[in-house]
Amino acid sequence: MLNIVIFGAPGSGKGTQSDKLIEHYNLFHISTGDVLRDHIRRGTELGKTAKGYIDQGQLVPDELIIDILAQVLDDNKEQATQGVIFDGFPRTIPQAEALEQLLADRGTQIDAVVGLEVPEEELIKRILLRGQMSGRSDDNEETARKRLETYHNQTSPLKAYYEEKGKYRAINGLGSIDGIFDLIKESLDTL
Ligand code: B4P
Repeated sequence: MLNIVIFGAPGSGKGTQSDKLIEHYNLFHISTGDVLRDHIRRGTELGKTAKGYIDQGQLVPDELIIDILAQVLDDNKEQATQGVIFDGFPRTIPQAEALEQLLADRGTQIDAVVGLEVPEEELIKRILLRGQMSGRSDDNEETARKRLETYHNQTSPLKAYYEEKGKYRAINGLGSIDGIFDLIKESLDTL
């Protein structure tokens, strides 16, 4: 069983590489961004609250997202036993601490954190390109710059947090999608 966090700035390729990891390692995928967008599409109360934060380039409050994650884990106990890829979670230190506790309560832990490292101007380029096709309301230049600022202030400290635990694996996220996936596999195959 392999539990992986895929970590990186917005636009670093977390979703893209998650799709390949799921297939290769037969993992269950939890993307908090996808869960929130699903709520927005369905017009739930949670979706309305989340949209306010997402459109401002801010993070949804920790209490809310931690509850959502716990719920997803409980609703998918069976699938989660084969190993999980956490995509877009944790994004703050309190979320990382909560994840550790949630997994410990279930007798498991995070095995590795795959950090996709991509220069800032490339991130903006990718987000704007996706915005032209996806219609995602947060994929415009103003919100993308705010998302990056939020990432630097609240999320990037997690790199040192997981380095200290010996779990962080830096991956160069520039290059072809398959080339990056090969680097990730090489790194995970040493586990
Ligand atoms: P997410 O959905 O996680 O959005 P993201 O950080 O932008 O990552 P995403 O997975 O979409 O992008 P990727 O790097 O794959 O979150 C959206 C919002 O939800 C957050 O801003 C926040 O408000 C909220 N939220 C989610 N989780 C939360 C949490 N835990 N706590 C609080 N709030 C939370 O993007 C890759 C793009 O680049 C794609 O278009 C892809 O085609 C392209 N790409 C990928 N690899 C490439 C390559 N090698 N070369 C060129 N292009 C590439």
